[in-house]
Amino acid sequence: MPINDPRQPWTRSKIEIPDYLSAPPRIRETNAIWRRSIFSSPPPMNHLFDVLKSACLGAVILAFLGKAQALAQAPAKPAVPPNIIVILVDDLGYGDVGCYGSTLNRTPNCDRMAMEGMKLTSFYAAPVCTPSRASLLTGCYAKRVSLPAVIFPAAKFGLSAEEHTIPQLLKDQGYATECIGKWHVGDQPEFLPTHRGFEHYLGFPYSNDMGGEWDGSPDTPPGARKPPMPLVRDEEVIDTMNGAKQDKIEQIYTDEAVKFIHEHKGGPFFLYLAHTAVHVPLHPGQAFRGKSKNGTYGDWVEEVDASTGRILDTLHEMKLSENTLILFTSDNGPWLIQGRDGGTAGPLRGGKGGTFEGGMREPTIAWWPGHIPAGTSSDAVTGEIDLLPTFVKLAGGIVPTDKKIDGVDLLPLLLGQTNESPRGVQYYFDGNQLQAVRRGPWKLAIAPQRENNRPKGQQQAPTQPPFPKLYNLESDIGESTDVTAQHPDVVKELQALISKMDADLGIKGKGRGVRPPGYVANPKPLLLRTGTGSRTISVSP
Ligand SMILES: [Ca+2]
Repeated sequence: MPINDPRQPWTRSKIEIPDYLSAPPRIRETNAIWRRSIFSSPPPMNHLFDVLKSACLGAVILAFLGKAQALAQAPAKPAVPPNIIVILVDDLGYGDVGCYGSTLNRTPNCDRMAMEGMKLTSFYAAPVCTPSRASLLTGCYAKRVSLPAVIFPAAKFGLSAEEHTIPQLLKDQGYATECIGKWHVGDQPEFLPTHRGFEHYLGFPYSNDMGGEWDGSPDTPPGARKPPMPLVRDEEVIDTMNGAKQDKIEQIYTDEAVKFIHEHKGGPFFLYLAHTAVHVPLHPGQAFRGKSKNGTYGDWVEEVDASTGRILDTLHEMKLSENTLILFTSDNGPWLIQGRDGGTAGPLRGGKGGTFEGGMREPTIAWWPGHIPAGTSSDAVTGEIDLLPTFVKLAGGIVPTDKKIDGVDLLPLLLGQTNESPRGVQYYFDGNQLQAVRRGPWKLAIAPQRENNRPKGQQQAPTQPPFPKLYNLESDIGESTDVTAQHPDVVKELQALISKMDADLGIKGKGRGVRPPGYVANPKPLLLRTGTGSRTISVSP
């Protein structure tokens, strides 16, 4: 097995090589594929001398190639800033993609992206949908922007207009912006994407299991107030898509994405493609149903992969691939209580809804040919809160400082200039409760965590005292062994980080760093306007 096999994210990304092969970080990273070919299997001792000779020759070649490449890449800031595409899958697990170890789901396009880009094997989201999307868009922990939990149709709360968002900041830099897919940070007109920096929107405003039959009547009990699943174009409901009609949703999204790329080939553009897949209920398109080795869930994963392939093909056809950065990731861990209809977290403990690694660590690929070193992998702590500062820097803008943003610029890591995490520390929130912190390999849990790893009705209780519990994620990625007693100094250091966050956002209650959400007093359901009827959107053949 190749040492840096991208199918095995839990292997160390840093390869042990002799000192005489050492080169500056950029050279080491950009030649990862070449290096794998030399060290694809451990050399037997009696052939070691030949290997060393080859390696020395390789070092000389590397030095020349590295210098030439460094010169070629000297103008770090391109004349036209790159296009940016975020592909966000819903509930896709850490172990659900081929390049992250899945042997069931066929994901050749994601795997190709990994071979041409960088896998981020410690990239964090939030445990559930709404806080995850709020974090991604604002660069903040969801508690800071007061969207710590899932919101439902016609909720009074949404993403505040006072928050900075990626699309708004990129629009300020001249980017065309479109949101396609699941939004889920407020469904009232004033919360929709077109009021948060996106010029256009097409998609479901929340999860695809939230459709019902509510016609807006005040006589309907609050628990049953779910309008038919609305497909929204900008701010207007253009169709309703309950049940089997959702089989076409991924094709609708992908057609729209391809159309957007064609229409903005002059760039720069920002496309946020937030799939409805692979959230239960599962609705793979006809061309994918029954085709995978992993049931209906695998069928839908493979449709997402095919969608990604269409976007890659479009970029190549339009000759945009070297001026477009794609970040592929998921919004939270697999929904394990759904059994076969949910995904897998691979080697990680727990799933969606909890703060074990399986709930928040996502399969993530960064792709930008010619800029992000091909075939590389980084285990440095990164996450969706870093996307806002990263993209703003990439676009040539300045990250706002009028209010605190938690994320940091990842470009030094993504461009192979460092192996270190630019942020270093990750906090784990379940709702408003801070439950854990990570720095380097160490993760300290200070409260009971939910695993959510069994089918409905068979759930385990959250983890039990004593707390804190310390895990070494480098040697124990499955968080199985508490090593608190062996490392009191590490515990002390991480407890200091917890205290720091307690003074900011608070461990349980709302700390002074928490900002208010958006609020409307009289929310209304998103309904097709009376008399307009359903205007079914057409899809490509
Ligand atoms: Ca989700």
